Amino acid sequence: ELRYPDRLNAATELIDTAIAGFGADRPALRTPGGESWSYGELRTRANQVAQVLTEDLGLVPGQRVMLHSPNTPWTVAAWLGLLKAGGVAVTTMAALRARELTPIVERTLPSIALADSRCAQDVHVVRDAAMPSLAVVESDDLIARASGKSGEFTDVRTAADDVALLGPTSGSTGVPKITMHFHRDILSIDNTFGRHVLRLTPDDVVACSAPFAFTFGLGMLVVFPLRAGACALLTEKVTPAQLADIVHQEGVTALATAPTAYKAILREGRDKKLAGLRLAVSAGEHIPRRTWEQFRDRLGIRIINGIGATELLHIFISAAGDEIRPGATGKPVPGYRAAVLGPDGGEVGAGEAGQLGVIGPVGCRYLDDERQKNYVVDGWNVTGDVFTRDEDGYFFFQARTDGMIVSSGYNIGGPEVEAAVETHPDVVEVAVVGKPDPERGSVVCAFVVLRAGVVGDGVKAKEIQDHVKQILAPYKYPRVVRFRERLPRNASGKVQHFALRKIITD
Ligand code: 3SK
Repeated sequence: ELRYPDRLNAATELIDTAIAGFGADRPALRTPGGESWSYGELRTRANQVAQVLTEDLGLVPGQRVMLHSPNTPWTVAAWLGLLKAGGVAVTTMAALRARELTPIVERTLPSIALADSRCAQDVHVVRDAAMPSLAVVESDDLIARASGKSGEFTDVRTAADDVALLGPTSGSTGVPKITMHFHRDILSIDNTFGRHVLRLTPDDVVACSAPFAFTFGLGMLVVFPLRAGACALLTEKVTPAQLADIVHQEGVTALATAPTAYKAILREGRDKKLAGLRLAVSAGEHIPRRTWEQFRDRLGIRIINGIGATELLHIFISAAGDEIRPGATGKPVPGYRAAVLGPDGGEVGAGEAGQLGVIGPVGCRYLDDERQKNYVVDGWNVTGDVFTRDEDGYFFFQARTDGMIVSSGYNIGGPEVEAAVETHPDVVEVAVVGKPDPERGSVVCAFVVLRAGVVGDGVKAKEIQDHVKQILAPYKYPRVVRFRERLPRNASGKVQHFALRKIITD
């Protein structure tokens, strides 16, 4: 069992413990652009951000600070700095547009938003329309203000059970759920997956394609490297080919990304660029056995597969090294219990499929959301995945059950995309389903009924796709658009998504 002191500030633990253990001069953060921050510099800048927040912006402990930024060194400093000041981080992906940020802001009520200057426009739009009291500070301004501060800060002695992080996750209905995580939860993910499965060393250079706002990225690029005294290589949006080049050029030893990127790297013959890797992690969706085996055969590396959830902060079933069984996700990470549950909520036998239930040091706590009761049932966190377990206790992924479309590791709620497509002036109605895809797992497919007289051709499809990219994060746009005279409906008039899924799969 993991025990934490009553008073615990995750940022103090992450940065001060690293400096005490590994020294202030070790590299903490690097970028492919040549930027390099030592552990000491990271602490100074985090302290400067804490000073800006408290002295200039009046932050008091418990207030929420929204971060809207790609993965940059200053975003790491901002995340640590706001925790040091006793604030609560609300992390949002840089790709999210005003339409998607608005419900997050309305639910989490941040006092301050720290936004990268390149994507701050959407935050200003949300502030003007929905939250006039929100103080928006762009990164150019934050950096200028921070450089005028001393870098000395006495961290707030938060409680281990104080909320540190509000992590939005897209709901299958399009209404985001806000997960709450304590200071101790942030350390827990290292005391479980980090310490027992990942096992970084101070010599590791870690790259991960996931944004910090996806907790997979936060763990891989901030929590685990800082706990291990390792260095994180921060990249912004990159293609799989660029990622492979960066791994090669920057001497990356540990790579974490989604199966789509591994598949593309193998398909494009870029795997030679990964020869310097010591370990590779795959999460976000299940990695097909063929991809896993190809990677092992070409590089001699057994990819660490894992399943995590924003609700549980990070990975709870996984395996490393000789413990890995090809095709399986793995076993419960030490600290976690997992079970395959039948319709009555009881555990089913080996080989039988059922809902995955998980119990461990981090559990689901939604901010004021009645969907909490669907996720936590009889103490089990029910993740929405169907699994089987074998006699040896290995868990095997079968399917998702909650209607989420998982594409390249991103969770996309069909109704949110439907609502966006419907705002196109030529669209009468639309239904969105996931179409199985060998590269991306699934792709978003929209069945669209157009206004009478409008021609449904490639040009119209592209116009609809561009329209969606204007109002939602571009990764959500329907890669496949099919035009229909009408949508299939049941007797009570409900659109039959299952029938559309069948059409697109057959
Ligand atoms: O999707 C996952 O498997 C995952 C992994 C780590 C952290 C968070 C998530 C959602």
